[in-house]
Amino acid sequence: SNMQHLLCKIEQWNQVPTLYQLALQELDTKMKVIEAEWKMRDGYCPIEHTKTRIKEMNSVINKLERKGFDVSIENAITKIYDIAGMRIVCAFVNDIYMILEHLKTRHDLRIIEIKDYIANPKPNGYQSLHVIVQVPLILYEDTVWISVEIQLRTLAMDFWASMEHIIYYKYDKEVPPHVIQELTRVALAADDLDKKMYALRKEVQSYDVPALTEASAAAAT
Ligand code: 0O2
Repeated sequence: SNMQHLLCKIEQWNQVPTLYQLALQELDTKMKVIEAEWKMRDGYCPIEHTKTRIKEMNSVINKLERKGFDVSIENAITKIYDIAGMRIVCAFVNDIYMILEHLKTRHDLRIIEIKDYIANPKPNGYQSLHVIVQVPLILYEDTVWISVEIQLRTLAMDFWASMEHIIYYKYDKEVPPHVIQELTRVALAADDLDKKMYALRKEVQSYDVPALTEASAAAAT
């Protein structure tokens, strides 16, 4: 299988981040291409910004232990999907689903799993669309497909997740119930901001229908 194949390329822990970093760069280039195309064509790009990261091997090992797997390179590459991660931050929720539809059409990516925490937020209020994809990495003799977790979120969702991360770590993983409750309320407020901004955008766009411009009115007569 592909994973056995990939495993043959990796003999030591320090080779894991190297291969994942290369796959992440390939994915980053793919996204930059469509970003540029969108900007050229529409002047508007649904991607506000992107960020990539490789998980530290210590965190990979911790995650394996937390999930009850033996610590091995084989388990790392077959059980942990977010060794390589890309975050795509968008202005609006519908941009996220538009990008998902685009990803589904690509022959140079394999979609492994979709977790929709926008439709189904986590109990603490966390929202994002997680898409596990495999990216082909063409090596000298053959091709290996490497898993990357893409997290798609709006600016408001990203604000909430970043703040939650800071607060959660400050409380040393023992967050009192009322703090969790308040965080969930803030997540709802972020969701509300997204909806209000979207409504504003729709309204502004409605002022701009071509049929109402003088030029098109003249053209119609
Ligand atoms: P980091 O620091 O981002 O690398 P899990 O069962 O949750 O441990 P799994 O199956 O990968 O692991 O779950 P999930 O939820 O699909 O993806 C986990 C990642 O999503 C996390 O990575 C975070 O980046 C993000 N995430 C999930 N839930 C939350 C949340 O409540 N708050 C914030 N701020 N981020 C979240 P890691 O490995 O936990 O950490």
